Amino acid sequence: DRNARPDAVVHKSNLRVREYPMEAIDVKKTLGSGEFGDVILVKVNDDDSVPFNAAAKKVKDNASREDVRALKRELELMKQLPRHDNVVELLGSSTYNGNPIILVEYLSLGDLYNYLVRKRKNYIQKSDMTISKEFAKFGWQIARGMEHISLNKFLHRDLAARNVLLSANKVCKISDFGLSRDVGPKEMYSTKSPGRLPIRCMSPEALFHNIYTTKNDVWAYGILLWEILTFGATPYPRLTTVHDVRNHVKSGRLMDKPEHCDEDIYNVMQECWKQNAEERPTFSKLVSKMEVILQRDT
Ligand code: ACK
Repeated sequence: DRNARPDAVVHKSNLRVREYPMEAIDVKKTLGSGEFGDVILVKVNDDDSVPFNAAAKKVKDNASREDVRALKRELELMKQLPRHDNVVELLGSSTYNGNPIILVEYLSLGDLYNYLVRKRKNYIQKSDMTISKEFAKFGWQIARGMEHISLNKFLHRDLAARNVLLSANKVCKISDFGLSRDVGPKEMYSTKSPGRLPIRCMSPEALFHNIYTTKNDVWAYGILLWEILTFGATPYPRLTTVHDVRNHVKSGRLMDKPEHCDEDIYNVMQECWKQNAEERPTFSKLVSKMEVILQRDT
């Protein structure tokens, strides 16, 4: 259900992304509401362009200045990243009461986490082969999006099934750059305040030394594969506290192979979870590994 969009919005460089006046934006319905912001389905009706649907991301009404800053930063980062099929596309921006609004493409199947949970029953009735094929394809698409992000010297820092969106034709697109940083030539980002970080997706060096490189995203990619193969289970399902998760990761123990997961995909997860970050594959390597698995099944 790709929506017709005017040429003006199909930009080569996102840096020229358009700012729409609020009058041009019709609210259709709320798509979701998180701790820090809301996502709303809107129709953009601008005089110069064919109307198009978009998902509008805004801060909550009671947002702190910190939340506003984070969303502004997310917009600036999205502008700098060239477009890619497996990354959610920036369509424009707007401003409401001085707060930024990010307009991105509307992806009708919503996020991958909710999709997996919704489809859990159907999946279990299908043959294991069907399961592994669809899942390997998701894994391949996500690896491609992350390859693009990492080659452009960005970190995601919050890669998880809830931050991947699915188009109507089931193409995975990486979303939510709220925590990403342009790492620049040093390719490393260090912080003293982990803040809102997703403990269950974090590598040992991020958890214990606040060190973020693309290899932390690779670790999270392994966790994301695990989420997919468990139809959206919570990583480290038996561990209930942050303390327990930290200790588990510290001890060097990994997660077991999910029931519906084949050896090849589990091998990929294990490579992403090497203690030594340098030994983890690059996203380019992960793309080819997933490609081999996809071809094996055809
Ligand atoms: O599974 P969902 O419907 O898909 O629930 C979440 C919710 O908003 C909070 O993130 C949905 N959502 C976020 N961005 C988009 C988008 N670009 N297109 C469609 N739905 C979206 C997401």
